[in-house]
This record gives sequence, structure tokens and C-alpha cells, in this order.
Amino acid sequence: MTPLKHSLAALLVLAAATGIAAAQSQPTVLVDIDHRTTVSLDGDWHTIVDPYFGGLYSFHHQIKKDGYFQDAEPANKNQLIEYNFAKSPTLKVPGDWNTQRDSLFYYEGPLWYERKFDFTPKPSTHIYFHIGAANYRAKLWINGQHICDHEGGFTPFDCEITDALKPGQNSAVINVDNTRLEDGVPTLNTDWWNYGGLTRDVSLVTLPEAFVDDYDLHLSRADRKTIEGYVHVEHANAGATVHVSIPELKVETDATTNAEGRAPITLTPQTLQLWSPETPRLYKVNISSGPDMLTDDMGFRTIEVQGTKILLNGNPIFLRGICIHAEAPYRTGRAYSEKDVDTLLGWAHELGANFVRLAHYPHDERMTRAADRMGILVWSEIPDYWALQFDNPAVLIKAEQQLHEEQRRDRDKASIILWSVANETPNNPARTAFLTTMADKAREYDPTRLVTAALLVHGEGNTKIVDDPLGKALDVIGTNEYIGWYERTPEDAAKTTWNIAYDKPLIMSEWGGGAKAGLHGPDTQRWTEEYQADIYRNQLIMLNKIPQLRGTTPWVLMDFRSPVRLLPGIQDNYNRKGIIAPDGEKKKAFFVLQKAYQDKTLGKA
Ligand code: GCB
Repeated sequence: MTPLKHSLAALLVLAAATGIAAAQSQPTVLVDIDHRTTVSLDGDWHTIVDPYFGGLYSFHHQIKKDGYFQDAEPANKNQLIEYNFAKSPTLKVPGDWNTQRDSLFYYEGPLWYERKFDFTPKPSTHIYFHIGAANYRAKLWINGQHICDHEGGFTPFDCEITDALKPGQNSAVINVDNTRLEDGVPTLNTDWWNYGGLTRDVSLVTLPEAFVDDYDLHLSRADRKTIEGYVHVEHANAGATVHVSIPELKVETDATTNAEGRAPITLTPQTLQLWSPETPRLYKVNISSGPDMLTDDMGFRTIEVQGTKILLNGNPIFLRGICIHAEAPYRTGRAYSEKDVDTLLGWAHELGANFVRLAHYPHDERMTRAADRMGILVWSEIPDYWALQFDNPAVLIKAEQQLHEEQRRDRDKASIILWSVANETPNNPARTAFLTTMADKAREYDPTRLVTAALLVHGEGNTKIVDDPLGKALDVIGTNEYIGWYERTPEDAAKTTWNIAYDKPLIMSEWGGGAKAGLHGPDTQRWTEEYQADIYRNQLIMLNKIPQLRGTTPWVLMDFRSPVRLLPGIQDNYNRKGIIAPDGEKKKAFFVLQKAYQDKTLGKA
């Protein structure tokens, strides 16, 4: 059993204990889905807002047999059916519901999506229903049959629906529920908008009897010449052939699956241009087994730590970065499109960044694809954010599942160099045990990348101390601090020295302050662009005095919606720490940071 299936099985046991009928299929993650030919189900879906969940539960809170998932219409004028999808309003998929309909702006609860689709499955095929992301819990029914359940708002899942389909018209009903949960990942409190809905692409995937569902191909750290790893073929018997070729490198190989369907791969190209920010070279990689064929665009590079240095392809690198939320520029709402991605990463590029921290959850796959093409290194994170229930084993299973789904989707992206297992968590033994397990899991599934987390720091006078015991479990220490904003003055940053208990690379993973774009005044006036710029100037002085600093990602590229930022006239439900406003206006701090990045006056590799 793969770790993912193991976690999901455990979740099913938990679901059964709560009385929810078991689903037919366990969600998986099909790798490279964005390169496969699929039938898109994006577009208008009928929707029913159901705050009391009456479409699923009876008046005595039992699961109904004739819930909305039956997608029924009255057979005669006498029949009682108290819903009607065809007459209900639509929402666009992908897209959060909050920014599509005014009445849903603050909505947190269950909402039903329905659409019909014509589909006649071919014989001897497997049909999967792909959901790029559904925040936060989702249940899928096809033609009234309960197919699968998923928890976690930012990772993809694929459920097999072959047996539920019928030739011709079919019905898909998905319930998405963004109720915040104490035992959720994240939990009740976040500093970002809880955008609900089918926020990423939805599609149908047709696969042959045996098919490539997962692979890992990476450059060997040992010689930086060999491409190694494996391809997994689902439903393959031992002895099935897998073919991998990279025509531009003139290499190909045939390998054979073992009893688990896994075929080891080794390729030794004569000349290989390594992927880096300066040369983000991607190669077309063809993978096939029997009739199943797919192509990926992959870069090959190594990332490792040597003492306090981070080595990319064996060379020390300094990470000039910026944090990014998946907030859509110009229109607001959850980011998902090619245009959103181009704008956000375009700004990062203009800033002179070679690195981004995709906070605080996995972003749309278009983001990491674009980072691959543009040569922007990535810190990818799962939402182990603030005060999760670290002593609850069920929460650990959920967090592991999200980590696994993220890694499975994105191990083919050269841009990703860091898996972050947490942000600003409380320092206590239960937390440390939980996140040490997460760090170990991250390495177990992907030993080729580095593991980090954004830690809290504490201080004494003008000294900041980094000694969180979680640091032991990390390859790279991330630290967040807000000198000049939540504590003391901007000038105090320049006077601060750092005492770091770990002989490891350090990334200052957050710092900054708020400014309302267009608000001007003296350096000492909060919320002005001048105050924010002053924080940036002083922080840069401080950062340059930390010998083991190997990168930084100030908070944050663009203002983003947050339910906890309520100051009228200034915040109006936005966290204003962006160095760019949502309408694209750059604040003064943008140019302070841009100068340091472009002139390379910050940091040593
Ligand atoms: C933090 C959090 C981030 C918040 C930010 C802030 O430390 O990691 O999610 O948005 O501070 O603005 O306070």
C-alpha cells in the first residue's frame, strides 16, 4: 500500500466511525494530468447553497437516500422533490464562490455543484474524475452513486468513476464544504480568505487498462550526470515494459515493472544542460507503457546543503525571494489561471527575484509549471499553519495526506527546491513530534529536495534567538520576524543581531509591514508607503549582517484578502503588507527591494 493509500484508508475508517457512508473509490493523484488529453468540465455548474446540509441529512441527521446527489427531477406532477438543479443559478468552475456572487462573500458551509455531461466510455478503459482543488471538503457522486470524499483545499485528487458511468448523458454532483474545522489543516484561524468551492480545473481522464499514474525522475546528486528514479504503472503485472525517452538528449531506455508495478529507470545522457534560474532548460520526457503515453517538460538539477550553504548544481546560491499568496491580481479571489500566474511571477521577475515562497499551501499547478519555465526557484508549503491540533493523530493523517498529494503532483518540477512542513507553529513537544514526523515523511517520499519550515523566533534586547527544537528536523531553517511592525521600530532592525543555534542555512522567510498604496507621509507614520519602505531599508541592513543567511522572502508580493484585517479606510478586509496593491500599483518598498536584488547588494551565496 502506498503511503497515500495508507493515509486515505485510515481516513475512511475515521469517516465510517462518524456514520458517513463509505465511498466507492479512494482518491489518488495522477501525475502530469495537465499534459494528458482530458475532457474539461470547466464552465457553468448549477449550484445550491445549503447551509443546513439538508441535501445530505434528514431531519434526524441521518444520511438521506434521496439527497440532492440523486440529481432527480419529478417523474410526474405529484412527486415531491424539494430541489431543482436545472432551475438553480450557476457558478463558474474553476473559481471560488465568494467573489462570484455577492451573497456568498462571507459564506462558509456546504454548497452543491451539479452538471450533466455526455460521455460514452470506450471498452477496456479506466475513467477518472479529476478535481484540481476543492476547498475544503468535497464529496463526489456520479449518477447518484457516491464515488469519493476528499479533505484538503489545495491539493488535487482523482477518483475512478468507470463503473458509475452510463453511455450518453451522465450527472456529476459535488458537494463542497468550506466550514472551518478545529481538526482541519489548516484549523480555524488563518490570515487569508477562506475561499470556498471548486477553485481549480475539473476534468475527465480516460486511461487504458494499465497506465502510468506516478513517476519520479531526477538528477543524481552523486554525479550530476545520471537521470534516475522510477515509473509506476497502475494495474500492471510484473514484467510490463516501460519506455522512457528524452529525444533532445538522445537517450532512451526500456525497463520492466516489478510485482508492485514499479520500473526502475536510469538514463545517462552525454550532454545535459542543467536547469538553473539562468538557464531554465526543460526537456520533453516521453513515458509510455503499452498504449499509455505521456509527455512531461522537465528540468534536471540538484539541490543540497553543505554546512550553511545551499548548493544548486554544486554551486552556492543566494535566494532573492518574495512570498506570494494565491490571490488573483486585479480581480481578487483565488488565483488559478495562466494570466494570474503570469502576472504574479512576472512581478517577482521584475523585482529581480530568483526565488518565491508559495505561501501557505500548494498553489495551482500552473504556478509551478511557470516557475519551471521562468527559472524561479520555489519554496512549496502545506497549510500546517499556526495552532493545528498537534496532539490529534487524525490531524497528522490529514497533514500527511496533503503533503503526499503535493509532493506527488509536483516532484516533476525542477523549480521546487524546498518542501515546507509548517508556518509559525507553537513550540511544544506535541508540535515538535508532529512536525518531525512530517519532515521525515517529506524526505521519505522525496529525498532529492530540502525540508524547511518557517519558525517563530524570540528575543532579548537587540538580539534575536533562533533555537526552536524543530530546527533539528530541518535542512534549512526558515524564520519569520516583524521588527518595525509588530514590535519596536524599523530602525531597531538595523541594530539587531542574530543568535542561531543551528549550523544550517537560514532563510528569513517573512518580514515586512503594511502600507495603503497611495498613502504618503513621513517615515514615522504607520500605513504610509514611506513607513513600509523604511522597514525594508532597515531590514536589509540587518539581513546583511547574518553570516549564514542564504535567502529571504519578505511578506508579501501583493495585498491579499483576509477576514482578520478590518481597519476601515486602510485594510478593509485586506492584509496590506503587499509591496504591490491588487490593482498592480507598486509601493515604494517594491523599489527598495528591487534595487537590492538587481544590484545584488543583499546576501552572500
Ligand atoms: C505571519 C504569517 C502570515 C501573516 C503575516 C502578517 O507571520 O505567517 O500568514 O499574514 O504574519 O501579516 O501578520
